[in-house]
Amino acid sequence: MSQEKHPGDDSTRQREDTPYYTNATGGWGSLKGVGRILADQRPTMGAFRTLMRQNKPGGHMCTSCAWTKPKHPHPFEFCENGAKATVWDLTRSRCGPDFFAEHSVTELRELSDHELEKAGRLTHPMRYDAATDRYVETTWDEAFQDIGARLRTLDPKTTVFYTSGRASLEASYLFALFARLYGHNNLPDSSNMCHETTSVALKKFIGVSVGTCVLDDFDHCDMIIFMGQNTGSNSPRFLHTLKSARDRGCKIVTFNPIRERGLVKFVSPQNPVQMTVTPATTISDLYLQVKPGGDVAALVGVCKRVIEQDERSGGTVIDHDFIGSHTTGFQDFMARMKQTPWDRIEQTSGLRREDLETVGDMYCKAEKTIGIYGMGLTQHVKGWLNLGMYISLLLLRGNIGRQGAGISPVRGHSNVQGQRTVGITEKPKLVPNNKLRELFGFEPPMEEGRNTTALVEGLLDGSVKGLISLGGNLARSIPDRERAEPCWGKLDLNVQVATKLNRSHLFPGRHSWLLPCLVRAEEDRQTTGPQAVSMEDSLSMVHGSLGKRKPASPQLKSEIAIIAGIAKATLPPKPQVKWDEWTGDYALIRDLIEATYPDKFKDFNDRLYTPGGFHRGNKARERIWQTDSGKAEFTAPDTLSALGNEAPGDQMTLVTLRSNDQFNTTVYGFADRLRGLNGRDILLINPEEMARLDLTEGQVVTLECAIEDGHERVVRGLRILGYDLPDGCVAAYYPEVNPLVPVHYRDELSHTPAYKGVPVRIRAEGGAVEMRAAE
Ligand SMILES: Nc1nc2c(c(=O)[nH]1)N[C@H]1C(S)=C(S)[C@@H](COP(=O)(O)OP(=O)(O)OC[C@H]3O[C@@H](n4cnc5c(=O)[nH]c(N)nc54)[C@H](O)[C@@H]3O)O[C@H]1N2
Ligand SMILES: Nc1nc2c(c(=O)[nH]1)N[C@H]1C(S)=C(S)[C@@H](COP(=O)(O)OP(=O)(O)OC[C@H]3O[C@@H](n4cnc5c(=O)[nH]c(N)nc54)[C@H](O)[C@@H]3O)O[C@H]1N2
Ligand SMILES: [Mo]
Repeated sequence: MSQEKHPGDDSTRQREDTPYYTNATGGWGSLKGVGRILADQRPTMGAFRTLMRQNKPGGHMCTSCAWTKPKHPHPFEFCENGAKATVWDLTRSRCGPDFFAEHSVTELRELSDHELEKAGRLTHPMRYDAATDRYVETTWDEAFQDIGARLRTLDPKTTVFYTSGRASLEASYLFALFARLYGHNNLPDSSNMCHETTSVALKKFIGVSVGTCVLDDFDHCDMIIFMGQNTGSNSPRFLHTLKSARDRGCKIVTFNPIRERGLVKFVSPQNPVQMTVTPATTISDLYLQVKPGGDVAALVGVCKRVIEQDERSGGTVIDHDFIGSHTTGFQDFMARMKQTPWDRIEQTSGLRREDLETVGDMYCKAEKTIGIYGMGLTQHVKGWLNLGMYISLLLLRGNIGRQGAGISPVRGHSNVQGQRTVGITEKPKLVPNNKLRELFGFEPPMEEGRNTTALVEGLLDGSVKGLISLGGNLARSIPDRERAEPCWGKLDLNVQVATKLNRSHLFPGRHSWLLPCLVRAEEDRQTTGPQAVSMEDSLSMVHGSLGKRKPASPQLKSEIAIIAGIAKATLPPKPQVKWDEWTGDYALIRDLIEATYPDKFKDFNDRLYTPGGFHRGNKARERIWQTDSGKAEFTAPDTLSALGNEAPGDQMTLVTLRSNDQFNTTVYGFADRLRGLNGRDILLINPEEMARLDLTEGQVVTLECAIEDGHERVVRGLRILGYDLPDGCVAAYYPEVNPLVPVHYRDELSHTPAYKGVPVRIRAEGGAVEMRAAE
C-alpha cells in the first residue's frame, strides 16, 4: 500500500496514487467544458442569447437536470451541463432524409452512441422500410393515419406508452389521457429506473411521494447530509445553494463510495472574483466512503449514537413530543438500534465507529437538518430500506415538516417529477378516475399497467406488441438490454418520438416510425400563437417555459401535436375530447390539468410565470401524514445491507456510473473531468483489491454478472484502472455495462433496477494495454 488510507478517512484525505481531479468543481474547468462542446457542436448563431434566457421567468427551462430555478436568477442561471444540453440541442448538424438514404439501419448500428447523436437534429417524419432496411421520408398525415390504424388492430393492453422525463406537464397529461381513452395504464416512465423508490418509499413512510423541502429551507438549515447524490456532475446549479449554506456555517456530511469532486471543493464559475483570487469552498466537513449498499448500516450507526446521546442528556436530544404525537414504530425501532452490534455496522458500511459517532454528534448539535439523496440510495434491492432508515434518522429530531429541515431527493430529468403529478403512472389507484369520468365521459381502465421493468419483461416474453416512446433511449437505458435487443424486432409497432438519432431507433419493429419533435428552447407556434409549456422541478415548484429559437426544421412538431395527431387517428371522436383545440392552445390543457388536480394547480394559467415557480403543495411539510397508519413511520431494519445478496468470495459489487460528459444515454464526450478520468471502457477498482485479485493496471478484462438464473451476462473489453474506491466493489459506466443487470434484480417495493449494487466477477482477458493519461 503506497499510503495509509482507509475508506472512511475524512474529507481532508485524498488518495493520491490513483487519478482524481485536482481542481475544484466549477471554475475554469467548467467553462472549458462548455467551450469544448461549443467547438464540437458549432451551434447556431444566437445560441448564447438562448442560454441567457435559460431558467428565467419568461424564458425556457433547461432540459438538463431537475434542480430548482430560483426566484432571483443569476444572469448566467445555467451550469456546464445545462449549457451543454442546450448547445447539443441547438447544433447546426441535421439528420434528415439524405442521411437516412445514405445509411442502412444495419450500418448505423455500427456507430457509437456519441456518433449517432452527433449526426444532428432529426428533421422529417420517417417510416422504416424493411425492404431497403432504411428509414424513408413520410408525411405527418400518413404517419398519424398508419400508426392509428395499427393501434386499432392491437389489443390496447399489449401496448406500452413510455415517457422519458423531459416531456412537459401538458404533453404528459395528454399522453396519459390518450392511453386511458385507448384502454390501458401501461405508462412507464424514466422515473421507474430512477426515483420510483422515492415515490413508493416516501409515500409509505411519510405519506408523500416527493421530497418535503423548498429552496428557502437551504437558507435555514444547520446541517446537510448527502447520501449517494453527485451534485457536481448531475445538478451543478445546486452547488451555488450549497456554497451559500457553507458560507453561513452549515455543516455538510457526505456518504459516497467515490470522493466526488463537487462534494469536496467548489469554485463558482459565475463568480470571476472567486475564480481568480479566493480559495475554493470546501463543501463537505466529513466525507465517508461507504461501501455500496452500506448506507442502512451507516444510518443505524448514526442513530445508535443519537439514542446514546439522548440517554446521556436525560432525553433532550430526541424530539420525544414530536415522536409521541406524529409517529409510529418508535419502540421497535429503538430496540433494533440498540440490539445491532457495532462490528456488524462497521463491516457492512466499511466505515469506522468513531466516524459514524462524529456524524451522530454533529446531527445532535444541528437544530435543523436536511437529508439529500440520489441514485446511490434508490437503485438498490433494498433501496426502500435505505429511505426508511434515512427518514427514521430525520424523525428522531423532528426534522420533517419544519423550516430548514426535511428530506430532499434530487430528481434527474427536468420534468420527471411533474409527469407523475399529472397522470403518468401504471397504478390506477393514483389516478383521479372520477375526475376523468366527469371531464371526458369514459370509463378509465382499472387494471394495473406495466412499469419499465414490466415493459422489459413483456419484450422478452413477447407479450408487449406495441410501443410509443416519448423520448428516451430504452434500448440502452434498461436493465438486461442485450437480452432485449433481439426482441425489439418482434414488436408489431414501434413509434419513437425524438430529437436526435439514438440506438433505440435502430431496432425497428414490423412497423416503425421515427418522429422528430421540437426542443424546449424552440418556438412552438400553434393556431393561437406561440405556446408555453410547464414543468415541475425537484422541489415541487411549477414553472412556465417559453421557447423562442427558430425550430431546427420547418417540419418539426411539438410533442403535444404529435400525441394529439396519433390519438385523433386512433380513437373514435368524442365531443369532450378536443385534440385539435387543445393543440391550438395549450392554456386549455392547463385548464384540464387544473380541473383534474384542483388542489395542486389552482389558477394554473395565472400563476404560470410566478418568479421561482409556484409550489404545488406537500402534506408532509404540514405534518399531515397520508400513510396507512396516519402517522410518520419509523423503520426497524431486518438487515443492514441494501444489496440483495452480500458479495462474498470472488464476487464484487458493481456500481454503474454517469460521467459529467454524458446525460444518461447521450454521450457528449469521453472524459470524466471531475473524476480525473478519460475513456468509458474502464473498470475502476482500488489498488489493493487489484493486487488481491492478481490484476494489473491496463489489463483488459471481462465482467460477468454473478447472479445465476440460466442467462449468461457478460461485458468484454473493460480496462482495469486503479481508483479510490472501498474494498469489495468496482465501478463502470452506464449504459455500457447495462447488459450485466438482470431485469429482476431491482428494488423490492418499487422495482427500480438495482443499478448501484450488481454482484459481478472479473475474468482476465488479454494483455495489458497502454492507458491514456487523464486530462
Ligand atoms: N451530467 C449529468 N447530469 C445528470 C444526468 C447525467 O447522466 N449526466 N442524469 C440525470 C438523471 S436522469 C438523474 S436520475 C440524476 C442522477 O444523479 P445522481 O442521483 O447523482 O446519480 P448517479 O450519478 O447515478 O449516482 C450518484 C452517486 O451515488 C454514489 N453511490 C453509488 N452507490 C452508492 C451507495 O450504495 N451508497 C451511497 N451513499 N452512494 C452510492 C455514486 O458514487 C454517485 O456519486 O442526474 C441527472 N443529471
Ligand atoms: N446502469 C444504469 N442504468 C441506468 C441508470 C443508472 O444509473 N445506471 N440510470 C437510469 C435513469 S436514472 C434514467 S432517468 C434512465 C434514462 O433513460 P431514458 O429515458 O431512456 O433516457 P435518456 O438517455 O435521457 O434519453 C435520451 C434521448 O431522448 C431524446 N430526447 C432528448 N430530448 C428530447 C425531447 O425534448 N423530446 C423527445 N421526445 N425526445 C428527446 C433524444 O433522442 C435522446 O437520444 O436510465 C436509467 N438507466
Ligand atoms: Mo433519472
